[in-house]
Amino acid sequence: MSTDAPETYAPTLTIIVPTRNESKNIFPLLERLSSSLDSAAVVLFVDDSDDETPAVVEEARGCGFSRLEVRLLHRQGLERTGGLGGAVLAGLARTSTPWVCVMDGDLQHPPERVASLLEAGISHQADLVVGSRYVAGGRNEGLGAVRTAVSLGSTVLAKAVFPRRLRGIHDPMSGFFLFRRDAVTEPMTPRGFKILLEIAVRHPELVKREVPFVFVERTAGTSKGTFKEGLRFLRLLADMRWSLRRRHPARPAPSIFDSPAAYDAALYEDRVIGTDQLQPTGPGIHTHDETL
Ligand SMILES: Nc1nc2c(ncn2[C@@H]2O[C@H](COP(=O)(O)OP(=O)(O)O)[C@@H](O)[C@H]2O)c(=O)[nH]1
Ligand SMILES: [Mg+2]
Repeated sequence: MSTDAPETYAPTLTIIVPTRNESKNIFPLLERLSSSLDSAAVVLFVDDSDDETPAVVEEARGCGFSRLEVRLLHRQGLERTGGLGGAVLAGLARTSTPWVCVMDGDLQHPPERVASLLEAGISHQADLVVGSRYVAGGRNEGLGAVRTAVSLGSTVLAKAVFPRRLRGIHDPMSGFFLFRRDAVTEPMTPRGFKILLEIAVRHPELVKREVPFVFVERTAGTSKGTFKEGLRFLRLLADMRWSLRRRHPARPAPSIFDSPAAYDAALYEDRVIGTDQLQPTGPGIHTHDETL
């Protein structure tokens, strides 16, 4: 057998990178991923750009970055459903590796931390590894004062609404995370920027870990975060809260579970109160219009 044949590795990881007008960030991102990962990975750009980003990705595909298989899903016009969230789900539908990482394409998520997320997932047998700005070693340096306040407020609000489901996640607003492909099974609604929040709320059973990272400032391109995204987040929270109640109609008396948070907590204390009391029994409970 010839020893000159190039070594081939089946990738264990797909990195989904949603992009909208990030042409200047593509090459630096791939260079940094290529030099920091020590196993093969697919990098899947799900692109909704109107600038030259897709052409730059095509150019990068021909450059042969070590250990990386670069792919592009470019969405046009009406295909661009759900913005960033829709892009991530469109990418997820095209993955087949055991691990999937989601990261921004603007270098605010340090590419070098992807290896740490994967390592944490494998070594701790976790289902979901969150890149967190709010644990020791992590920092949020990349948002201005107003957006930092909004981000922290959103975090507190989300954890107040879903205390049990978000237990162990200090940064549910993070856009940088990794999960076991097979562990994410629930249908999701492609809406807005908060995919991690939706995954965590819909899958309370996941084994979770956090890895600190420093969210840095953008150096090229512009943010697409808007006030409208803030409103979408509030709508997402309300919809998830509401559908959780619909899905569990046998809700105990308000005197015991007198707040949604208390109910959420009780629901997942199945070792204490027994899930048989709380499992859905009605028809149509697992249909796709349910959001939880
Ligand atoms: N495919 C796709 N990517 C998006 C969209 N909106 C933002 N992104 C990408 O999502 C990532 C995060 O967006 P960004 O504007 O940096 O948000 P910020 O970090 O909250 O300011 C970046 O890689 C963007 O290019 C969208 O509508 N579609
Ligand atoms: Mg950004």
